[in-house]
Amino acid sequence: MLTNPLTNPLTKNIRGPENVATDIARYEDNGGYRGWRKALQLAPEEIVKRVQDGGLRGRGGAGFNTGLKWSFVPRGEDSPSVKYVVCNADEMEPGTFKDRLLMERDPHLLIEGMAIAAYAIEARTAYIFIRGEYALAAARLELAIAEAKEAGLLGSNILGGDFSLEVHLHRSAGNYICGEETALLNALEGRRAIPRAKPPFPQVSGLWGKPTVVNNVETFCNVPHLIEMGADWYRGLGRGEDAGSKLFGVSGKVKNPGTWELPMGTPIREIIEEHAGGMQDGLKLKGFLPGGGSTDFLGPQHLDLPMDYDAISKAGSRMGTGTIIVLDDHTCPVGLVLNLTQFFARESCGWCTPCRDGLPWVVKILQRIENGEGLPEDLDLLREQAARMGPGNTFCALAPGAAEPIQSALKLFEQDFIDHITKGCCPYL
Ligand code: L3W
Repeated sequence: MLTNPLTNPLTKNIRGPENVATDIARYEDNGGYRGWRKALQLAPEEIVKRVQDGGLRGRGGAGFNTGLKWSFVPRGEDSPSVKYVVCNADEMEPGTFKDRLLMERDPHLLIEGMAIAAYAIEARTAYIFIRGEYALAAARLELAIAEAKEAGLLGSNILGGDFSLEVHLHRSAGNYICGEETALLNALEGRRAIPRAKPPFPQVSGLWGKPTVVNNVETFCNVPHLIEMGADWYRGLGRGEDAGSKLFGVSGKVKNPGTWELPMGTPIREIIEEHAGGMQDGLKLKGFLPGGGSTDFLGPQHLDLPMDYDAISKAGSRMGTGTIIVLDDHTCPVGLVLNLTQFFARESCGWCTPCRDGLPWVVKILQRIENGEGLPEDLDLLREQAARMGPGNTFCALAPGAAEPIQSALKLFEQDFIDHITKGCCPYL
């Protein structure tokens, strides 16, 4: 892993596979909490402006401008006195393993980013909603919260000033839908984790109806160095249109699967061939999902695209979480899509019909195609069902996201689906 603090601010404390920067002394020795100390000297509005000018976009999958999101939180005498900051640490997107690295190996970075966000929107309570299985990350975050409080960097009258902030860790009871921001808020309130209608967006009416900023782990982790080094410096970290650096990952049959901090705009080919070591011997890249399981497949013709939100959107997919799932020419695309759809069907909260009933139906169709029992008309049925799960037909992005690999696989790998049906078996077995 490259770890130059000037080009790799997210991973500068975690050099090498064994290194863990959990103790506050080491974190501060490496420049930790400088962003927080600087933020406390600035007006809250100035922080929001810097984050917006820096061009930081949400790293959870949607890429919404972070400073713009914070600017929607009401301010002034007439605004609610209670506001919240919530960290979405419910990392469960298939193929995505970037936030765990940050939380396990450098937990103070997340706490520092959340503290700056809380000060910026004038919130005095913050929650980290963490995936239940992330026990090690939870333990390290608990310790880091206690250390920061002990050092006067959290708690009452931080560093002797007027600002106070309590950070609480909440372990999820489990379910992918809890990562959808409004379902997450319901879960935090102790309700059933189903998405809420938007608008109102959480920035106006979120946790217990109060203004709430929800951001992903990696998004918060970008904030301390953006504030310390400034918006221009932050923008300059990117190689293309988008600002900053990003944790990109690769899984699948490559030689060296993993996660690396690289500039935004790094070409996909460079990530797969240089950092992930290229395909395993004897295998060719057939396609890839650029940003987790709920994105559209792209093909070898897209390898020279930069990992930038708009560039990937223009090519017909989404950068999502930036963690690439590679499909090789010896792995069955129908089987891969079936596996993903089984996951999304199991994780549906059951609130909307296209998701609750559509996804299990699609699983049945994919299963019979994979078993060699599919019918020629199944392909149109799949297309029809996937379209019904599309945007606008559901409360949240789960079903539309699940439809993306199905629809794109039907376009890019249609012959594989046809071969299953005509040969009466999976040709990859
Ligand atoms: C105010 C508006 N705020 C949007 C805010 C909104 C939210 C953020 C993004 O799904 C994607 C999804 C998954 N006024 C606003 C506004 N906002 N319009 O911006 O909102 P949105 O609706 O674009 O997306 P979302 O519902 O938050 C996130 C995809 O990410 N995904 C899944 C990732 C899963 C993980 C994980 O497991 N950790 O990251 C991967 O691609 O499919 O499309 O805050 O409030 N007009």
